[in-house]
Amino acid sequence: MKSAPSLAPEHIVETACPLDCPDGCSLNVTVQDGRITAIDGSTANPITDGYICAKVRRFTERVYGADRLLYPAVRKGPKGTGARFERVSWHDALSLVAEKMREARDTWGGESILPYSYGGSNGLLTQDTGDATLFRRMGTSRLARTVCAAPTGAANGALYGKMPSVTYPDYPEARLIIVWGVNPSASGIHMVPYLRDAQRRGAKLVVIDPRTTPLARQADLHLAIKPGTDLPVALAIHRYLFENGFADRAFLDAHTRNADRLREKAMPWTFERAAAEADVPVELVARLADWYATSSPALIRCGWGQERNRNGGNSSLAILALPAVGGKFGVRGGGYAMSNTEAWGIQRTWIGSPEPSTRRVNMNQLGRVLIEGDPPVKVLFVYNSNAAATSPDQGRVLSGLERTDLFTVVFEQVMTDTAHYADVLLPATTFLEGYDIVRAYGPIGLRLARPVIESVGEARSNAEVFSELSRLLELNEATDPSGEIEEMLDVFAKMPAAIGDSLRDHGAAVPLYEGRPVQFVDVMPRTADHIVDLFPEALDREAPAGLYTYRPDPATTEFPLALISPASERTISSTLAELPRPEVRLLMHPSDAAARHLEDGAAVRIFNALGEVRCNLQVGTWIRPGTVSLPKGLWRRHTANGYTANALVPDTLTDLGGGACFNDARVEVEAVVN
Ligand SMILES: Nc1nc2c(c(=O)[nH]1)N[C@H]1C(S)=C(S)[C@@H](COP(=O)(O)OP(=O)(O)OC[C@H]3O[C@@H](n4cnc5c(=O)[nH]c(N)nc54)[C@H](O)[C@@H]3O)O[C@H]1N2
Ligand SMILES: Nc1nc2c(c(=O)[nH]1)N[C@H]1C(S)=C(S)[C@@H](COP(=O)(O)OP(=O)(O)OC[C@H]3O[C@@H](n4cnc5c(=O)[nH]c(N)nc54)[C@H](O)[C@@H]3O)O[C@H]1N2
Ligand code: SF4
Ligand SMILES: [Mo]
Repeated sequence: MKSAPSLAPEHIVETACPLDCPDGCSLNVTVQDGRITAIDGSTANPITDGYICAKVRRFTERVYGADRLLYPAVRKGPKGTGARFERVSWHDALSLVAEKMREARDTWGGESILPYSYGGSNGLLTQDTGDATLFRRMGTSRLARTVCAAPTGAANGALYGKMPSVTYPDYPEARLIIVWGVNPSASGIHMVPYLRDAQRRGAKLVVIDPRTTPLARQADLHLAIKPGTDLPVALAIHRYLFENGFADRAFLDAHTRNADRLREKAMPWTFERAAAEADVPVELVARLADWYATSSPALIRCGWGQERNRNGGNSSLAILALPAVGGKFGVRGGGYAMSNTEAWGIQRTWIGSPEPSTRRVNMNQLGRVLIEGDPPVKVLFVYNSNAAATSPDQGRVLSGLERTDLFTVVFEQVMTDTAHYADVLLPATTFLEGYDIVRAYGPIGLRLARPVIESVGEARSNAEVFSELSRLLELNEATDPSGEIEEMLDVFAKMPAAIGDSLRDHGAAVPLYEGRPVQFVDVMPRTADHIVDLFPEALDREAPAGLYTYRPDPATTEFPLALISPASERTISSTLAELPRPEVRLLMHPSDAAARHLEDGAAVRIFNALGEVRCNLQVGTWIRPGTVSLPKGLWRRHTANGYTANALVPDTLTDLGGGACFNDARVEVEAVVN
């Protein structure tokens, strides 16, 4: 009998989770003999308080899983699902990438190279550092990073200059909380106990969501509005505030301008009209308006569900304007809560080159630019993103990726849907194998993620790869940091000193405003004059129908159902979608199912003019009639025909910010006849 191998004692490494989730958990990772054996929460971050979500507990299945990319490879044979790859050395892979980039630049100009990344799950070190320096120096096309938060960002930026917003610990101070277009039970679980606490202390909870989310079940009021109709609802509340003496004149005079122009736009939106458009009972809209008018502290938690449609920018603007008109600022627990990504006001001064004035490509129209772009895209460099799974108009994206004259680099951790289209595959480290600076954006926090294990296989960090590529392209300068550690030290040194020093010395930044800013007390709008312009001219010019103007539902008799694709607890965007999960089904209300003679479990096709998705049906009452839902972040393997919700999503843009209209997909559903 063989004796068991002797094991080194296990040890725990403290780090942080950089995934695209508001919470920014601190983690304890257990390591034995160089391998991760467990991932759990740590109490270093008091807000995430020692517990984490189930998906990150399973992150080792990504690190060591069958889909993990272990070495560089070049494609042999056709592009697309099932493509064959052959292992090459890092030197050969990067030399080939450098050669193709050089050739494209010299023949078609730098704009024929398109770097494609979003970096939602990347902290301050693994996106917009050496990558940005390299692509700027190369004069490539620029990318408008609009797949998420562009409309809310445009609204928050114009109104308040993205001032820090209310954080979880202050939620229990509120008497009324409106959870608007956000489902924290999946998308940011650490918020939930604070909402419960608020309810226990007597706060009313309102949820505005087409689905009966777990929080909606526990809410005092649930407005199950039709997707894309938040603007009429918000304007009806504004109208009520203005018309009934609830507009805070003193606040409006002291801190805002153009309230009258907003009022004018709100006037047509009676409760009746708004309720009809949103397809909800009129008395519920009236009750919501009355509660908002008469409660203080009143908090609006503004999410992202309301931004992903043709009215997304104006909806977010009208929602965020409510606390100004209603006079809800200036008290703890009052005001609004939304992304705090920009709370630190950090400028990326470490990017080693100014931005060139090359063409800017909206990432939501990737398929379009790959097919129709002028100059044509000849080299596509995808990193920190899984475009084939996450971008609108999937059919067109895949057609673009199939172009035989397109050279595609995919720098990835695992064999994603996009990776199957690569000419060169480069294996990336995960956050457990490298450094990053994690930004929480629900709470306000910055925390260092550090390597817990050695790189798996031949995986390399973004810092290493972009600095090596820069050297091969002869674009590096003597003062550039080289590799991961040097880059991190450079970033620390170029941050505001108090933040950089604290991160370097303690692995976390000292909390701003003790992590609990009170709006209009501790923090003021970061607009040029610190005033809230309720009718920003620049946005009025940008919005196709003007500010606060509602654009009607795109449904037709042919495609009457609204398809939404919200975040699920299984993945973060499409990250971790490679892990086993229960069968993916389309959620539909019983009345819609009955009208189509469909039963629970039926095989269906969901289709419109753009494409088709095949899967089985789940009939349930936790979605409003007229709306159907598939999870966000699916991979092609999750449906019967290899397409996801994005095959049905138009690549039209939101009214403000050039955002994606994921929830403007209008579809029909029918049984698949075998
Ligand atoms: N587990 C998990 N967590 C995540 C993510 C994930 O994929 N999985 N993604 C992360 C990222 S990238 C982001 S941006 C955030 C997103 O987090 P959330 O803001 O929660 O975003 P969504 O899940 O897109 O939508 C939230 C809710 O809006 C509803 N909704 C859809 N359309 C409308 C509408 O027109 N109006 C209103 N009022 N509601 C609507 C949906 O039914 C859904 O319940 O979550 C982050 N956290
Ligand atoms: N239908 C539908 N689609 C949506 C949405 C929706 O609501 N509905 N929501 C959208 C939203 S909110 C977002 S934010 C986008 C996100 O879409 P994406 O930006 O595509 O995000 P992910 O799917 O998480 O893919 C990120 C990839 O980067 C890789 N990666 C992570 N870290 C590193 C690293 O350090 N180096 C390298 N080289 N690679 C790394 C991961 O392995 C992962 O495959 O999806 C959007 N797509
Ligand atoms: S995804 Fe969110 S909840 Fe899960 S560990 Fe990361 S920060 Fe925490
Ligand atoms: Mo996102």
